[in-house]
Amino acid sequence: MVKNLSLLGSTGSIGTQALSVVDNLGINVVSLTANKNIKLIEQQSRKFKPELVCIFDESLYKKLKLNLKDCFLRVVSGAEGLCEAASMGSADMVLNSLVGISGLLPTMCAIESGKDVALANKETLVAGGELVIEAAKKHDSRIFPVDSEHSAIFQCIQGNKSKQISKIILTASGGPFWGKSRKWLENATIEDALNHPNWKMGNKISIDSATMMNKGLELIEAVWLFDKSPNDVEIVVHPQSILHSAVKYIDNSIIAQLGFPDMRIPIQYALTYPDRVDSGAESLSLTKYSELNFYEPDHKTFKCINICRKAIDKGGLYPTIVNAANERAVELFLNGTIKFLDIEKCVLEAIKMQNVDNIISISSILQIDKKTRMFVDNYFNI
Ligand code: MN3
Repeated sequence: MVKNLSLLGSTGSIGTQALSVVDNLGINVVSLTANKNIKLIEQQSRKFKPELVCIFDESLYKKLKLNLKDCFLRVVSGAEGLCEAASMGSADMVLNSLVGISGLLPTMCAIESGKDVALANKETLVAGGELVIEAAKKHDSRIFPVDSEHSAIFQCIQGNKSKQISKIILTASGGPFWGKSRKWLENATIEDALNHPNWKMGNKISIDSATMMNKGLELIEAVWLFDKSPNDVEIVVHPQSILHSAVKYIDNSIIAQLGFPDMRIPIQYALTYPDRVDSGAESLSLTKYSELNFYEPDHKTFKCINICRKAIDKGGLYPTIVNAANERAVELFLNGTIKFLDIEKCVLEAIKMQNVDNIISISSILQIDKKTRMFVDNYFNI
């Protein structure tokens, strides 16, 4: 089990749940980071007594430092501060629960300092999968999935041989709009989209779940985590979110992981692997769920899964473009600038961009990310 943990993004949905897991397991927290929420990170710092606290928003640095002046800890800020938190000498694992491509550099810092990474930040693998996986191999750093589906797959492959896997079966809840028509989606509101039936999550992932982009990003995440081709990953809609994903083997045996939808289980498994301990999650009664349903995705109504499939098939920086266009479009949807279906529309346009450099490096990834965000703003005349 992990002894000393650096927790990136401690005030978000995964971060706060991770702290309840950490508290339950008695793991020592060596660093905490937040984007803007200085009130919550101050409370967390007083309770968990880390050595280092990072506030990403530099304008809040002085205030946080002042508020914590009676505590024995160091306060840092910005992207450099995040990397410092990710590479602390005293940490044996880094849990990255940042949102978006902002998680990429800290993940690389953690890997390059030889830390194991518990990864809840899927955009890191979508935008920079090849780099991240190569660096992890080179620095002997292990990546443990925290995303519930990928944790399920990880649990289903234990004790089996990767080359005997015939399919990864990635389940999707279908999101809040499963069963709706294109016509209905045109006028979907922010409130509708944030209202997920099974999981309470942060805003960005809730919108991704409504567009089904989340499942497309998770397809790419699975390709990198489990070293499989996109064709080996099948997506199945399962509205109850009880079966969290499955793996089919060459003998046609399917091994699945089931449980009550509770993020504490995948978070904890990444921290206690290969052990299992009491999680506090509700015990699942199979007779209570006497019916579990599975459907093919509706690709006519929700186009984002196939956009992601196309991007990972094209390879190179195309997944980075999809991720960037989507991140920017979700921001614009959440601030009321664009409509729900505009998200998918602009991502589709963005992958038509020409002259995409296929040399994959941190700088080419960050460059195309920026260029794509500008493309999206131009597309909507912002
Ligand atoms: Mn997921």
